[in-house]
Amino acid sequence: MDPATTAKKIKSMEIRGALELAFAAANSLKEYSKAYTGNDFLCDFEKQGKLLKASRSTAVSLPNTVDYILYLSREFPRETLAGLIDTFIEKQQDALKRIARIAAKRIKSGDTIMTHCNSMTALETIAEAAKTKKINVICTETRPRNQGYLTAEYLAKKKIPVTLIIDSAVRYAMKEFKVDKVLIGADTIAANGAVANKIGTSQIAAIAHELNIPVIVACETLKFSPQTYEGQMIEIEERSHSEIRPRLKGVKMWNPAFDFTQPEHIDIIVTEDGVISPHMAYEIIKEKFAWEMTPRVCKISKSK
Ligand code: RI2
Repeated sequence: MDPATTAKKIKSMEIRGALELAFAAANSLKEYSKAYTGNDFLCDFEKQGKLLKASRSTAVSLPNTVDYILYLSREFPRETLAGLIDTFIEKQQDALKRIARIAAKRIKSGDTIMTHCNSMTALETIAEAAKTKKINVICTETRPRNQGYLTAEYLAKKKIPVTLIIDSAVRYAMKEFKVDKVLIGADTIAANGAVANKIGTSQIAAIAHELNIPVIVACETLKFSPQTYEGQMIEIEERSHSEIRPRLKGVKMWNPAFDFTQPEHIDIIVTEDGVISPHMAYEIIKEKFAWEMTPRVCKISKSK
């Protein structure tokens, strides 16, 4: 699929989920580079990257992927690019499996896990743990787009016991079902360890904190934000009011898709490099995104 179609599908959320955005963007740039017949590849390639990056705003896995591939396109010969993109995709797939293996060790037989939204990384972890342990899952509907239904269906298909609750039942359910752990994915981790994830996550984490229930974030280092290291704020995507409900006369509506969970409400972040405290986010960004921090001369800006 070409980058323009991919960007449209990301915008409409036909393609969604932080890691899926990265895979879709990487594959579309690979296809574009292979099919390219023009005479200013770097300039045209960067335009495709910009298009992809503008399609959704909060999940940093998307701009991180695009920026990394644009970096590769400047640093390496074009004929090697498709192979390098494949290597990047394989690395992310391995990261997902590795996180699942590490995070599954934190789940004990008999545990009841609460999750929110539909995180591939959290679900891989639950599926990995369920191979050898008996676990129950409580998942939220995740209004307004109800991604929790996808989570519930996925778990039911895998024969993992799952109970779907409405978002406002979280506190009651934590007590009633004696939830042992909260396990979520992430869209972006800021340099200070704050986690941007689906709207409602911060409430769940605050309640878990109050009830002494550990909150585990399962996420690839691709979701750490080098931009926040340089002081940039994470932009929270605001979606159409029609997702809440049809217009109500004289009523304003607000529909933010994500919120921030403070690092103090998160016990651990499980990355492919191991378990870290949220306060180590800064170190991860410094180590992993050195290529992003390096000042570079961008030849293509001249030809714009
Ligand atoms: P993966 C989703 O966003 C949720 O916020 C979810 O926690 C995150 O992406 C997980 O991403 P949306 O695209 O763990 O439904 O699947 O708005 O990478």
